[in-house]
Amino acid sequence: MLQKTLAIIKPDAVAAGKAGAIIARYEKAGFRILAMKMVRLNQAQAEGFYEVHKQRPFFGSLTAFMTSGPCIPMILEAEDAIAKNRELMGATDPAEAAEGTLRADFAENKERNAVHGSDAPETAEKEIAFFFSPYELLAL
Ligand code: FUP
Repeated sequence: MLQKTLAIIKPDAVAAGKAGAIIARYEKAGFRILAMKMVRLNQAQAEGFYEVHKQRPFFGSLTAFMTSGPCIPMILEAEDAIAKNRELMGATDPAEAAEGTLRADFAENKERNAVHGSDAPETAEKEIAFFFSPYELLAL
């Protein structure tokens, strides 16, 4: 089933100049980039995006990291895009990520882990709407 997912190149990877290499990897893996922009989240926005992790001990540190510089959200489309992107990303902790995955190749550690990818159809829909307005989706 042709599906959309929300990916983010996180501030660590953007600051390290790895955005272009990561975008190339999405394209090489067969994703179509439907929308993309560079934004810098403020504290309230980062807290909103990661609301499910509000009670976790790493929440403050994670939201500080996500506001530390620009990130690049994008909408990726492919057959089974959500699962396909999770596979391309690798495990949350790069030490546990399979060889050849984005996190194995680009992440610094479990928090500064280079990329985000939606984990289910409901979160993909919610996360796409978080970053992209209906106006921006008209071109899809
Ligand atoms: P993932 O779906 O792989 O991005 O992982 P999670 O949804 O479990 O976590 C979301 C983000 O929280 C991770 F990308 C990084 C951060 N995190 C930590 O900083 N420490 C942890 O122990 C777990 C997650």
